[in-house]
Amino acid sequence: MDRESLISLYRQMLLIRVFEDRAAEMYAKAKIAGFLHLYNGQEAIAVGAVSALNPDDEIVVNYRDHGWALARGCSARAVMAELFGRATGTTGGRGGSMHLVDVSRHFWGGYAIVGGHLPLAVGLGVAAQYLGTGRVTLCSMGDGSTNIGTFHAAMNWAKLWNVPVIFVVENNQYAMGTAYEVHSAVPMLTKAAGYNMYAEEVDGMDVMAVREAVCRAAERARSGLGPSFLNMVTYRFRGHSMADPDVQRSKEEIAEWRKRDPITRFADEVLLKRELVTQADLDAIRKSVEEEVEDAIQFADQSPEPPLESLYDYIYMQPVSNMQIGGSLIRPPKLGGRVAPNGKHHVSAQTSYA
Ligand SMILES: Cc1ncc(C[n+]2csc(CCOP(=O)(O)OP(=O)(O)O)c2C)c(N)n1
Ligand SMILES: [Mg+2]
Repeated sequence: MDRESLISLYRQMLLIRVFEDRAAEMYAKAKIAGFLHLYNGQEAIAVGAVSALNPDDEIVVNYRDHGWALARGCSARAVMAELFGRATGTTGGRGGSMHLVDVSRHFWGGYAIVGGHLPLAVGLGVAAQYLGTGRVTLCSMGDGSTNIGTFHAAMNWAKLWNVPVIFVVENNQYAMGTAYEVHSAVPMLTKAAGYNMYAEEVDGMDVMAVREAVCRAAERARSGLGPSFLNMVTYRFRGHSMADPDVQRSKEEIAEWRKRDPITRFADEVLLKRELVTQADLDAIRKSVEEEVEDAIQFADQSPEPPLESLYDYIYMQPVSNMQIGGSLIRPPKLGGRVAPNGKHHVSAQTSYA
């Protein structure tokens, strides 16, 4: 990679870090509602992986999705506005933190149900195979999701049909507060071996190692060798979500992993060591990142909420007429056939109810 591309990896990781640290502040100020799962510590995975893919390769991830959206090129403004629930957000303010989506960037989200997106990733892969697009699908998940039924269904189908999909386990070694050794009956790579799937263990705190592993897996998929399974060992520096007091992990363990911070490590071991940048360059990058995030906050704060009358827009199912809830008759409003923010989807045809 050339100097500019390496600096870009650094800037992206730093953008995610600063963005989320500020998002945590906004959460504390009640500017952001619902859950907020931060990616602190795991930035090298999204940034390294996205850098190894083509812009039209498909990406589908779990709810810890801010880093993925930013690495995929969604603007800090659109992502922050989505966290604020504003109409200018990636999903028009309707998804929030866990449902960042930008189909124009082949970024399919953002799924809150643990393991729920894994069969969807295989479906995207089968579509690419069927249509002959040559696209690869990357599906990231947490270590905890490898215990759920949909994981095994997805792994089986992907291997059986030789689907061009890359399963990336962001193994931060905890599913909420439950440690990996306690929640998984077998070591992670044994799960891939169960499906005779190509697998690698990767240092998830090293952006270059992540990039190289995803490059290898993408090349295998594109040349018809089928799915890969990458166990990326990482750690999240904060609790499971902003609502988690994080009492199950010891302070010593967290401090030990913080020494392997992927951002400072990349700066020290690659950028500074190879004299690609000076400390003054790094300071200037930080300043520009902080300004970008501050601008995103102002933008989000000044953006309108979605109008109340749009409450039923983008609902794919037609409401049942004359529905009884708690003895009251519910009359769904007339649906408006609006186009989604990305311009791609339409709700079902206008329906009127007597
Ligand atoms: C089917 C389902 N069961 C339980 C939950 C509640 N839940 C949310 S996150 C989570 C832990 C998942 O851990 P992991 O897959 O390791 O991802 P991480 O949060 O570490 O990124 C659980 C159990 C859920 N969202 N969906
Ligand atoms: Mg986990």
